[in-house]
Amino acid sequence: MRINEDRLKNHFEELSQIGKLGDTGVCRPTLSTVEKEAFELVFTWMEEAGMKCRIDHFGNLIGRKEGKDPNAPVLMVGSHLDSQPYGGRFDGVAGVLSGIEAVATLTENEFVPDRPIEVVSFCDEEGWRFGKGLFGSRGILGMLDEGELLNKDKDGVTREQALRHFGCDPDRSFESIYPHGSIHSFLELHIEQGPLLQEKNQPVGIVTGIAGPLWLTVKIKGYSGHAGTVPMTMRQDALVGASEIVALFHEIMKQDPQGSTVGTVGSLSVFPDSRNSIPEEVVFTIDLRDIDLERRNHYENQLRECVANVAEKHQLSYEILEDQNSEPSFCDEWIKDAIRKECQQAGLHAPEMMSGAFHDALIISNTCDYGMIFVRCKDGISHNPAEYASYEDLAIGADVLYGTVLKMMK
Ligand code: HGY
Ligand code: MN
Ligand code: MN
Repeated sequence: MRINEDRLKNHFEELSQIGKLGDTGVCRPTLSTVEKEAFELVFTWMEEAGMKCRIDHFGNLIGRKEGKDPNAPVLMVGSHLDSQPYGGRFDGVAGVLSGIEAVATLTENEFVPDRPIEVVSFCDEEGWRFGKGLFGSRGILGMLDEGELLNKDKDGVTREQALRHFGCDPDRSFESIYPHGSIHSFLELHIEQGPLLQEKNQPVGIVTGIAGPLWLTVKIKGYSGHAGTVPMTMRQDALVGASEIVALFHEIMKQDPQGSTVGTVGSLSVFPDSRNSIPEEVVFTIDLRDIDLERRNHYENQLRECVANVAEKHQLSYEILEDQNSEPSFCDEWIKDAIRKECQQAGLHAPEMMSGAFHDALIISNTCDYGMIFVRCKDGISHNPAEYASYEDLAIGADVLYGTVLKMMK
């Protein structure tokens, strides 16, 4: 073990107090005062590790360790510190803290890398606050959608307002863009958020690819009326329609139990939301993912057909908006090989696996080669305060990351 396990453990322990939720969870919304507090703490750890730090105009926290050639394309290691509203203390954090630990170990060993190394906590990886995720990683590659800074959260705050409140200046975001070719390669460590490593009794896995998420917003429109007087056969009840679609969508997604296609309705709102008025409008979200784009498109078409049929059946109108559409991507062989060699040298038999969760690596793969290291998490639980990874496994993962960075330097 080349990294400092105690320091890594202490960092997890201290950081999990910021935005603490119950005994083991966190709620650290993107661009919130809580995330800012986390950034300030992690900023000091990056400096102690020998990095110069900054928060860019997309709300990313970036630590940079100079290399022999300051103009060489950077080796980037990163993940995120924002969490789900009902989240765990390891999702994203594991990748940022292990990146810092790897650089701190390089610095202690007085190793000067050929190229600069950057450790990044990307802004708004999760995407639930403003309806679209992977914001900071899309930002640095110039991949933001027109007008998406005007997306509002549930309190009506726009992403632009939240960025300015965070201390960023969206008008200068062009200064934070990484031109194509300026990132040499990208490496991300993350908890698996699935059960495979526990099943295989292995602390570390090698990611082969990342499923692409399609995020839709479905609006179903009926007509409000008096709950006590409108006959059942004369209602245009948006909630009855939406509920039927949600149930049918679940059946569509269960068609191929062996497949890697998954679908979720995670958020739903009703208007006018009164127990004695017939619902006039229901808005709900669709999260549809697959490692195979063609198969994902096939399921998407079935969903769209289902919405149209149910709307017609209940004399409802509907609208389907596309919020996010990232294609699946596959990790690069030479980086998987570097991780494999590191695992073999550590006496590990690391399974190779696809990631159903998306990560900033999915975006960064648009500009450079990338790899991912998974760390076992208990029962595969994530996006839940019960999320748990052992410090022993996290240290093994961080040590593999450290050795992989050295190999990627060559
Ligand atoms: O939703 C995801 O896959 C990621 O955990 N944000
Ligand atoms: Mn994550
Ligand atoms: Mn997550």
